[in-house]
Amino acid sequence: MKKQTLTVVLTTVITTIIVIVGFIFLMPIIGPRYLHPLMMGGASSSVPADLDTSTEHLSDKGLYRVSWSSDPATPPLNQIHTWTIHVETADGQPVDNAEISVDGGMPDMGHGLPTSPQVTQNLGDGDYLVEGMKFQMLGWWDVRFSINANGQSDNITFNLILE
Ligand SMILES: [Cu+2]
Repeated sequence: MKKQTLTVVLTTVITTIIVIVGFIFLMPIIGPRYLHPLMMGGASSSVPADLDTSTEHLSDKGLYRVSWSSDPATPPLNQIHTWTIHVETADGQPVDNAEISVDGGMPDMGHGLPTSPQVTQNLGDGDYLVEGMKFQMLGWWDVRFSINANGQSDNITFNLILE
């Protein structure tokens, strides 16, 4: 009788541990896909209907025309990857000597990027390599670049929906 009780207790404890450990390991996989939309009360509840998700447009003050591309072409979920951004003047001359900083986040959740991406290489012809990009949740992200060249600075914001 005593031995049976011990077996029951041990089985319960071990099962509980397995469930908790399994949960901890599965959260990073399940969380972004299922919990984030639930937290947001629906997949795209607070995304503006007229959100500009173009990958090329003018910076805030109209100084630069900027575009981005990702490698892989569709930004992946939960993987560190690289972007290349292309910077031109408004009239189409590649900007080769820009200082660029990167920021971003999820506007409807009020949190930033999980990493601190950096421009690590000037690829020439107005192209710059951005390393350390990562999106850990599905949904609406913005990625902001601050561009400083020839004593003139301007900002640009790109929106993307990760799905
Ligand atoms: Cu989020």
